[in-house]
Amino acid sequence: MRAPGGKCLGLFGVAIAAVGLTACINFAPAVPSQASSVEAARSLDAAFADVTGDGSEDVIVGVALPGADALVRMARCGSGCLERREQVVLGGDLGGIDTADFDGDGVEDVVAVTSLDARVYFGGAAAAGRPEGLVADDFEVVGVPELEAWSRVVAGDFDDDGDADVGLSSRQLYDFVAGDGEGAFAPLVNVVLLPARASIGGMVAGDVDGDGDPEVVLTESGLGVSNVLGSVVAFRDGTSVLGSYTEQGLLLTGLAAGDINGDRLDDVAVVRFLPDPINLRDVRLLRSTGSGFTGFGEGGALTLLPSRAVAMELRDIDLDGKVDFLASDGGRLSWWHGSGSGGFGARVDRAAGPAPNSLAFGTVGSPGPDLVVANTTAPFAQVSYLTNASQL
Ligand SMILES: [Ca+2]
Ligand SMILES: [Ca+2]
Ligand SMILES: [Ca+2]
Ligand SMILES: [Ca+2]
Repeated sequence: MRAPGGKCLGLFGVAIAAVGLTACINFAPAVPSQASSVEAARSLDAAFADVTGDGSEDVIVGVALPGADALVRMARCGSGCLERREQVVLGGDLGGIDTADFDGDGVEDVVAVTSLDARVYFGGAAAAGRPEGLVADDFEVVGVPELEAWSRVVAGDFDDDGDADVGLSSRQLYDFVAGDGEGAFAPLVNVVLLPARASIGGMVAGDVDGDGDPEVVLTESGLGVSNVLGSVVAFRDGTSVLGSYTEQGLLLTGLAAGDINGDRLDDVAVVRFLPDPINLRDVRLLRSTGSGFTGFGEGGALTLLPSRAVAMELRDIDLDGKVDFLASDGGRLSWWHGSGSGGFGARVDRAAGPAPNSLAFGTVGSPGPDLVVANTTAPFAQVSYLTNASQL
């Protein structure tokens, strides 16, 4: 419901004439589906991708199984329901997944990091001798870790040659692998090797210098000379430091990137924390200057959100042209409507099943992006689908 002046006053379909209530974001109630027929299976990660080339996005779920982990493709079967279509066994313990078209055939592919290696499973339409989607024997090894297994992966054309590349990180390492656009990969380049007292906490893709190709952005945390400290570092072309931001006295972990203030430079949200007994956890918003990071507001005053995020996203959910913030604190999904200048509205909570994590977004039917979360503690590798119901 829109009041004169275009401000949204309705919430959850109920007209609430509260002054200043401007949240236009909404999702339909979460619809759970099971990615596995095995009760002990747990969902680890999720992504939307058109791996069949039919023009519509399916949901790829990374599933932990007794024995060997797997990728499961699920297709929509109605308003929010998902049904299993295929399962590809990975042979190792899954760290994470991301998607891109690595062989230039116009069909999205899935890169998966396991305890053994990083592999791209190629998507495809049904053809003679090959079913549609992902198949177990149609993959390419992106790289094999040399010192310690990777746990995170991010895909994108980081070196701006038109071909999708891969960033890989572990506790101590960040490695970059350039794709050739035809499904093969260059030897990996070790970009970061941290000392044992430091570790990488998160990795994301974002165009923080606004040149049209994404940077790899990661967090490094550990012991400094006399204190703990955490840094956000952005790598141009996947390999050279573009800019960084360091905070003393706190550790930094997961990240999200998005253009919060509409200047075509992707900004960053980063989780700050201190472990027990202090047990602090919140989110710092960093404004990209194109060559580094500062804050929003008067004089660059830094902006904080009181969210104990374990997963988060900066994305325009209600299509008002302003990036919004969504987060799971591990038990609850919440969102904050963005003002477009670094400020965010009041928190709105929505049930999204047990232990929602790995927020995945796809534009599949409703005008705004739909959301899938992995319900990481639920049996049968449950995922929950939230159809976008924002007042667009
Ligand atoms: Ca492809
Ligand atoms: Ca590239
Ligand atoms: Ca860039
Ligand atoms: Ca918005």
